[in-house]
Amino acid sequence: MRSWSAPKVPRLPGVGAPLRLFDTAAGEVGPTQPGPTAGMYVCGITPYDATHLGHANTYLAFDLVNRVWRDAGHEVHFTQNATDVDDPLLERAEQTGQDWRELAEREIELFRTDMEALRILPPREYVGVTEVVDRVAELIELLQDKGATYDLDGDVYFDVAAAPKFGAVSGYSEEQMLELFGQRGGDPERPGKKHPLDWLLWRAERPGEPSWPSRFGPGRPGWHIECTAIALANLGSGFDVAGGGSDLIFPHHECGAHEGHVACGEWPFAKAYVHAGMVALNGEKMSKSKGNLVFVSRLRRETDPMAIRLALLAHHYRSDWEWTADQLASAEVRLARWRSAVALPAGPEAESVLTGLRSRMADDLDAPGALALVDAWAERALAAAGTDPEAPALVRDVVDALLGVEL
Ligand code: 5CA
Ligand code: ZN
Repeated sequence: MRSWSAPKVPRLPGVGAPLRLFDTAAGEVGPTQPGPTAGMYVCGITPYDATHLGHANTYLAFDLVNRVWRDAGHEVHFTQNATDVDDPLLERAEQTGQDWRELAEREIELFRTDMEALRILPPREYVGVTEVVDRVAELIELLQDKGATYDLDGDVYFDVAAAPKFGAVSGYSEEQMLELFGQRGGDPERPGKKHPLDWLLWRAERPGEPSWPSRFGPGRPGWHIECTAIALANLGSGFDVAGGGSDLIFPHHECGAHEGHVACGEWPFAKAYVHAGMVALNGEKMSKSKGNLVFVSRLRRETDPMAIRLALLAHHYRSDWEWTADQLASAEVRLARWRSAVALPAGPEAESVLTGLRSRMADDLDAPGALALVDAWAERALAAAGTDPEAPALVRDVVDALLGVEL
């Protein structure tokens, strides 16, 4: 599918620091060690209600990864999917009497516009699952050839017993896994499964549901295998970062990692599993199923998208937090102060802003720490404490390149 258009990223003097990130599988912050080209797969939306602030927060986190890598001299190969056929999308289309394809297309288009407005760097490949069903089916065939699957009334399951490292991504106990599996699209109680955690790879056609032909008969892909297939096809096994919100740790990224492992015989499938925290509204995770959503497209009608970006950047990407309207008001004040400061004919020296932001962002994306450094510089600048005519332009470029905020 079409991706969205890229914002310009200014080149900064010198080279940025190597990025360290919290890897869920390792349970700690460690160095990312990409080659000349860093590979990143970020799970995309299920397009039936786009784009809420939780989505925006997650995609912003990985946009920061992208920017810090680029500043450190890497090319970034970034791939993203759109889950454009899945139960919740089909259910929503049915409830509202829409064609599921039209619903998906419309929400994906809105998502593109929102991402562009927020200055999120676009993926090199933006892939709808419906575009690659054949490829997904081929990967399931490969898993079948390796003896990792079984048939249940025409549906194909991954046999968790074939995944020797199961649990290595999430580190969760079997009890936690069982609970989350049921809550997040799994079917632990389906009779006839070999193990409650076995997951669906191919869902045989049900009356009234879309289907594609395959060696397993007509049907459609299960959820986890779609991302594994799209990541493998574009990035290969062993890419640098697999990302999404923390609600994807289990089962989605756990299952995907083992599909990749069994299919390719290589571990790990992704070198790091990186997760953004959850954004809540009124005490509950913002989610399409609960309907407690604040849409980026609505906020954009009221405010500058750069203020939305700044409001999100005020939280560390890994923390869970709750959205309140006053955060947008504070971000608007901050944006106005920064813009006034970089519009001055001179300012205090800004080399320390460049090195300070590089160091904060390379340290597991400490955006709040980065904002504090720019605040301090802007305060000095607005107090007329500087004489360097180059400083305002440098700060403008640093804030643009590393934080993605256009001043
Ligand atoms: N299509 C799948 C991934 S393959 C999916 O989870 N789609 S989604 O539309 O539900 O979510 C898209 C991305 O936004 C995921 O990375 C998810 O983890 C993240 N996300 C969803 N809700 C929130 C939230 N409240 N806060 C932060 N991130 C969220
Ligand atoms: Zn995914």
